[in-house]
Amino acid sequence: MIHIDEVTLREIRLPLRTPFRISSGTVSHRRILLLQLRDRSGAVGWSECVAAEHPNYSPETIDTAWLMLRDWILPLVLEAPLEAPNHVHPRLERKVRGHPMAKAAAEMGIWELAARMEGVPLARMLGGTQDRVPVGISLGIQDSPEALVEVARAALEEGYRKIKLKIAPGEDFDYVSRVREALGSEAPLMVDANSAYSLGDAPELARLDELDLMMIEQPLDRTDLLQHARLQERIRTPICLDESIDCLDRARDMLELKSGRIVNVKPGRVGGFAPALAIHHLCQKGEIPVWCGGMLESGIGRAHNVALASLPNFQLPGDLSPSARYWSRDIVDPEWTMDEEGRVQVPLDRPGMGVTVDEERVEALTVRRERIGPGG
Ligand code: OSB
Ligand code: MG
Repeated sequence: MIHIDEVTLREIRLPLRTPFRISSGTVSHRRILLLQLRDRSGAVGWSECVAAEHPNYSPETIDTAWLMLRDWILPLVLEAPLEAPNHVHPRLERKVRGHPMAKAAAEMGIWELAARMEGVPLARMLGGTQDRVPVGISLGIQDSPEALVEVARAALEEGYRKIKLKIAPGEDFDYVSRVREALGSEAPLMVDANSAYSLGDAPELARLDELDLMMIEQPLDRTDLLQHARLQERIRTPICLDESIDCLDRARDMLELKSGRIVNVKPGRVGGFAPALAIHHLCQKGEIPVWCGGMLESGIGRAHNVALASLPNFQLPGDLSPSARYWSRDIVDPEWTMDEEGRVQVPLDRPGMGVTVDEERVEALTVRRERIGPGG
């Protein structure tokens, strides 16, 4: 039994080493919502909410997530003991519509806590089978094609197994074709549009077919599953959905409608580990490869992502870059690293998420805090 008796919400601010630009906006420092959950036995679990400051990727923001957690989600978690971590998701779904990122933060923290209480690594508790996971890098939109070629070349030399280039209308074919020319036909390239196009852009998107990309991620709006299916009929490059898949049912719809051929699974976007596992299993059955995306997480969110990415159908490299790619210093010990073959090691030698939170540093970075206990 899990009896959560206290949860501390914290906002920390962490500057990115380099600003990150996607089609809908730029982020230069992250406002990160962390959860520290305490069981009656004294055991503690940590998690991170992936919601960003601006509602340009998803409708949720760090501020909506804070409100939903405090007023609606955590009261449900505190209200009665839980038999197992996979009971959290259905309990939240019964009473709260939407807000998958806020729900995921609570849910994933309880999995982490449960793994620590049972003395098993989180990856094992989730059913992970891989002890190393190949890593990809996500490169923001650069000021010129030349600048993009330089960062992409450096990424390939560092050993990254997948190089994702962010694109937007007008900053697409010219940029990506220059990278393809410079890095050669073997370089594992893909693009991510973050919903910047419409079906009318199909002719421009079809031009990308000649660049032999592993996939194009989320070209159209998050709600356009049908239009993604129409687009997939007109382009050869596999479509991968990210923003569109915010719960298990949308993954089912995608498979049924053939809205794409690959899924980017971010547990923090789909409502937590239980729905992420269900999406993983569904895609495995449907022979749809999945990979683990990222949301510029701190080392806590990354720990949760790495644990999930150790499952067998995570066949493609995940956006699981090492700590040093994002931060001058991460908030966990040890920091996340990548080996020469472009892989991250799954921590299987420690219970829970496998890294220790640098609580002193978290304390120093905290700009806002709220303690939620039984009765509010
Ligand atoms: O679309 O995958 C995305 C970052 C913020 C918001 C959306 C996305 C991203 C990334 C970064 O691509 C991946 C990473 O964490 O390295
Ligand atoms: Mg994406």
